[in-house]
Amino acid sequence: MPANDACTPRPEHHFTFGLWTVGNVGRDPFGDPVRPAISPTRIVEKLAALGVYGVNLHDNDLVPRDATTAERDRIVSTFKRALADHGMCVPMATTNLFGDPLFRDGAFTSNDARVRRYALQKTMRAIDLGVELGATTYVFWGGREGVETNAAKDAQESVKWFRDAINFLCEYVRAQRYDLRFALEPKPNEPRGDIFLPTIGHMLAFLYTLDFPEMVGLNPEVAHDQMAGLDFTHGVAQALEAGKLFHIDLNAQKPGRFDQDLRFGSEDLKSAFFLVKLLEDSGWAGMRHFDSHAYRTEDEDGVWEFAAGSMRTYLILKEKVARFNADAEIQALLADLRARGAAPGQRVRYSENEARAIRDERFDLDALRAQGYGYERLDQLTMELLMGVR
Ligand code: DIG
Ligand code: MN
Ligand code: MN
Repeated sequence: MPANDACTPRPEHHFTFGLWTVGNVGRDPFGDPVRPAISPTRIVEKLAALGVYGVNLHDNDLVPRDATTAERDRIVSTFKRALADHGMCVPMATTNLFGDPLFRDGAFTSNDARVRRYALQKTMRAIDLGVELGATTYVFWGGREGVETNAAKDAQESVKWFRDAINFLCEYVRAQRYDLRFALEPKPNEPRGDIFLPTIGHMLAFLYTLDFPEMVGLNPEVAHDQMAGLDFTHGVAQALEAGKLFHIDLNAQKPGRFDQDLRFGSEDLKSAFFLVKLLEDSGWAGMRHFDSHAYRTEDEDGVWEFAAGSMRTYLILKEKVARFNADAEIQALLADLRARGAAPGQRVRYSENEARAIRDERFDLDALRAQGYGYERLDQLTMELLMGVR
């Protein structure tokens, strides 16, 4: 791997990995773990050496469910030392509300009120841990919030239970005076047959029904939108435009399959390019978090190749974005579209004069019907740039 070229990751690129990503031991529904666990301190050391900015974690990625308070404090202080030794931070934390069999009917939306209350207890403790480690974003992925049969659960009540939980936890964060924002992560299914609030659109609509919507945004994930057959960049653009892109999970996915959490850019390169273009052209300064893992075939060397490849692909695509923005022929085609009205900021606002002007405007409708837009040439040039011949 050439060192110090434009595609060598550095902390200022804001790349992050969850402990559970590079720590994935390769278990799957049909097979046992294939790799030994990598300790959180070794993960911090190895990621720092790769130019990573920070690590994220679920509570139980670091502190086992059955740890005593003394064990918890010892584990946390060892981890903090590793972070300090290697100049790494913890931008995001979250709760594992999906591993314990206790959550098999859901956490915040379990039919059992005792489970819903335990989920709040576990999350308050996990929020305390995240804040102690310096996290300013807290993710909620409702992996078990759903059903296999609609006979089991009232879908309206489930939304209310989920809202109660997020409202309760927003109040907790405010009462504790924590500097923390919540990021909701949608997914359409898996591990539940269907998961509530399955897409960016569902989550955006939901968050505005909360008591403190200003505290809550989104953590969209590439694979989760692609599982739903959606254009991920469109969803991210809508969240960004609404000021609600608080975090993002980057990975790759083949259409029509289970959540593969593949290395970023390793599948649909064109959609990865337009996602990087959106994030870079908009100047979004958030964490570029890779929620993905190495193939089950890999040993530990393969895990670090996965991590390095994730970031290198992002930076190569970032270079391609710069080439796209500097490509004279591409920009000439875009300039023509901007001249017709595609330029940012060309909007219509109601006024009596404007309504009268539009009412009286004369259009050459035949010309409008006949005009071409040049998108075939524009997309061909884009593809040639991605294929490395421009
Ligand atoms: C899965 O995509 C989920 C969990 O890994 C975690 O809760 C969240 C944070 O990235 N993503
Ligand atoms: Mn996923
Ligand atoms: Mn995720």
